[in-house]
Amino acid sequence: MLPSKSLRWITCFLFLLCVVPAHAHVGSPDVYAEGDAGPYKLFVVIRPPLVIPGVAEIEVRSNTPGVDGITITPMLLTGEASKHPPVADAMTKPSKDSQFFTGHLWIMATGSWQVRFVANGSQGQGVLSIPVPATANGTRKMQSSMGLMLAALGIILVLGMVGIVGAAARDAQLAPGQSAPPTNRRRAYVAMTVAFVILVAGVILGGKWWNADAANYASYIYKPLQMNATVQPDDVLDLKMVDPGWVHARKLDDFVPDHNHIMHLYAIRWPGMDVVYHLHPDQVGTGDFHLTLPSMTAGTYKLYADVVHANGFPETLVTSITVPYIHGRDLTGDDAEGTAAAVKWNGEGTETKTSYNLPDGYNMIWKRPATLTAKTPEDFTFTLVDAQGEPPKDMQLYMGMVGHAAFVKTDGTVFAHIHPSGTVSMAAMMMAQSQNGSGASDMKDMPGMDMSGSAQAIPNTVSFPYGFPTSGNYRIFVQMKHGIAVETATFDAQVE
Ligand SMILES: [Cu+2]
Repeated sequence: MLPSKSLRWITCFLFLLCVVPAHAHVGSPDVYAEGDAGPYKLFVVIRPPLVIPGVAEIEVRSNTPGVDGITITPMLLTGEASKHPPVADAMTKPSKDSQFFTGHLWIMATGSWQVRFVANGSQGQGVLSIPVPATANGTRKMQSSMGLMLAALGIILVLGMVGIVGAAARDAQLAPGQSAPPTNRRRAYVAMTVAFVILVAGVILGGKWWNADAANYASYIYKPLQMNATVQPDDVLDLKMVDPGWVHARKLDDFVPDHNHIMHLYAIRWPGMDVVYHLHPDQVGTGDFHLTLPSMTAGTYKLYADVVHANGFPETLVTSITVPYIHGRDLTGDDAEGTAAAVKWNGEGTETKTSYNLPDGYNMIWKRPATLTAKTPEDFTFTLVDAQGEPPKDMQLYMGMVGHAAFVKTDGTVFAHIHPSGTVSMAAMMMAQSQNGSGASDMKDMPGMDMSGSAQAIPNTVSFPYGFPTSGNYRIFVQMKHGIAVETATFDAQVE
């Protein structure tokens, strides 16, 4: 028997061969979020583990001074288990910075999780819960050098064992210095042959066990919902979901509204990324959505559809569709459209612009940092001003929030729909806060949310906590509303 410690190491090693990331959003697995733990405003980064079970890395910066300590607890977002949190872990301060905390937590199973942060400090205690969807997302191939080394070690082990058995059969009963008689030699050959056959059988059975275990793990690897798009008569876009088979718990009829809509659909003309629509198809059946298309310029559009399951697990479905010029309906309600120059990375163009000229003379201004680095948490801050450079007097909330943003990599590998509270789906965020006992379960209690209840005017500046997942070129679509106009500005970013 192996001691339990080495067993644990071997188990860890087996799991290390399998990698995670991504779920909601596309190619952007890390969670960036901003929220209030009582009196303290926290900027939270959660990097989900590369494997399940695995360790999530967590960073918190308090923007309010006076926090002495923060504890973290992982729990499921919904269901009975969410009511019985395990013992909390204390975060540590890795640097002299007294308001920066780090920690890590084991995430034991695939699913819709949350991390509960409890902050203690000079202003008392506050609680903030941040949802984390955790999925295993693939299997990492063993490096061939590692495979060769393990194979060589395995062969040495088998031959060594055969040698030991042979020596034992031949020499065990001899006095020191005495040479083995022929009967002993024969017995040794028989014993070695038997040992070899048994060991080879063991290796073959072990391989079968390994494959069965790998197949079992593969069934947990996240397989995103798929979507087929067709345009039907009268310019009706039909989106049909297809479940490629994943965990049994996934359903196609349990979607919950996320900031007013069951589905948020971004249609981006590709590859120029010069036309974008933010639309809201209606659910007409199980896994079936319809949308009467607005007028659209001809072209191929990448479609990114965000939905949230009843347990708070978000998914982004991706497909594309090619349409001729469509003379469709006018944009109404929460629908919005934006146009920009096509992406062009030749040292000119929009890639370093800090101000975007909107069609009605308004401007969106980005407080652009000098450099942008992948995996670095950042507040992306945008301000809307009128033609005179003044704050608009008729600022409105757009779907309950000061702004919405989509970060899209120009090679199509990253799509993230972000809000002032961060990358987390609003529906999941509200589920998490409703269990805190803090009462902050309404959108109006979250950053950049509905403030219509208070006398405070709607600000003309919005910030989105986010970090680019990888280096490369990105286009950012930012939307804010004034009067009845939804303004869609476009910025480009080169990320190191
Ligand atoms: Cu949004």
